[in-house]
Amino acid sequence: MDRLLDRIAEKVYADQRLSADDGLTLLRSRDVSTIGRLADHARRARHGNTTYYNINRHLNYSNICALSCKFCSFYRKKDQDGAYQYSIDDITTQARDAAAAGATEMHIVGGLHPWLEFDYYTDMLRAIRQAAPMMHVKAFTAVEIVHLARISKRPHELDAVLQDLKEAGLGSLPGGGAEVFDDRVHDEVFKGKIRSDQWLEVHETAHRIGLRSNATILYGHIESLEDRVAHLCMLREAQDRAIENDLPGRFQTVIPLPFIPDQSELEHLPGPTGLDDLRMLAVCRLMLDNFPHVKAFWIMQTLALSQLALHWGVDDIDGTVVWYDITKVGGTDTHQEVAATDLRRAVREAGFDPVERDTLYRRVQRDGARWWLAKQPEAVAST
Ligand code: V47
Repeated sequence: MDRLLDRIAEKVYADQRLSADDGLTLLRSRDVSTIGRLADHARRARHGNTTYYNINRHLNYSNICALSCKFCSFYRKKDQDGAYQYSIDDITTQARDAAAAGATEMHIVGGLHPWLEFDYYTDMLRAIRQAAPMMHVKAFTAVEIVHLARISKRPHELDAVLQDLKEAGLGSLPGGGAEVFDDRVHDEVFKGKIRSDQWLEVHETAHRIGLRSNATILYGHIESLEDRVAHLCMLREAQDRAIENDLPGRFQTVIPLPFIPDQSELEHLPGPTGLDDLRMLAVCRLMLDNFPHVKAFWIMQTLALSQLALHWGVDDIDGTVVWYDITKVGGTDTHQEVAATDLRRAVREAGFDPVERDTLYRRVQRDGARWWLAKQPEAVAST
């Protein structure tokens, strides 16, 4: 037992906010089992025995990207081998297939495509709404939103750009593109990408117009533990502001993403270990006391570790995914799917109750591919 955790444990059991120093103490501690116990306490206080999952589809519409982030193995340059871009027809077919298979959500992100026009993105959203009216479209990272503002020649009108996307069918923003909110790491690993202030501005603007969003942190590359804590504190402050200002949208979920070195320019780095993953998920739960949900993304953490992580503060294991092109652990296959029955089995075996949710964490009931919203218990409806 790490005695340095005693004071932190007192705070957690008294439901008091942890400081940045507490966050650092937790990240430096080897006592991963105590950290897990504390995170489990905080998780159960909010969600009891419930663990959420969803039936979703990821769609990466193009890997052509104007940026060259060193951690990324997904991007290609125009005319480079393996570069691709889906047509609106391809996307419509995928939406129709996803709806026929009972998916409630499409999670859509891509590179910063140098020549696609703004209409491509609004056409994509409208086409999906027409092909699959019940589908929630969670799409475009803050980095893409800033790019879309530029290509629509409204670089300073994030509000208008997000409104256009919302009117076309955008349901919420995913948490990607945040990486690590630190200028040194930014300049070394993802130079050219937006910095923390713009990432946070996009999410605040989305919250102002009533869109919910998620947040990520990409860890286990060249960042320091201090950088991780600073990132989490910035997210917590942003959510405090959204709550204080009573914005109609909020952050829902934090998704800590372990760096996958394979085939990236940082391939020589080892990436985080399993214990680092567990510690990081737990620290997200403990530090981000104003974020309702902590998600383990099994595509990156693996399903085995995500199952274990349910005891380290995680209450959400994302979904069935099906196709994923951004990271491919141990291979090159974009078909990365887990059946809903396997997600439920993993949750049950860990001692939790699996609950299917939609993107906004409303409970879903289904009969095969047909689904509808269940009557919501009050505590869940308010998350
Ligand atoms: O923005 C890219 C990251 C993100 C690597 O909102 C990498 O529900 C690890 O944001 N190793 C996309 N990570 C994924 C993402 C996400 C995933 C699941 C759910 C949600 C949500 C969001 O993946 C990118 C980038 O930060 N990424 N390359 C890599 N080599």
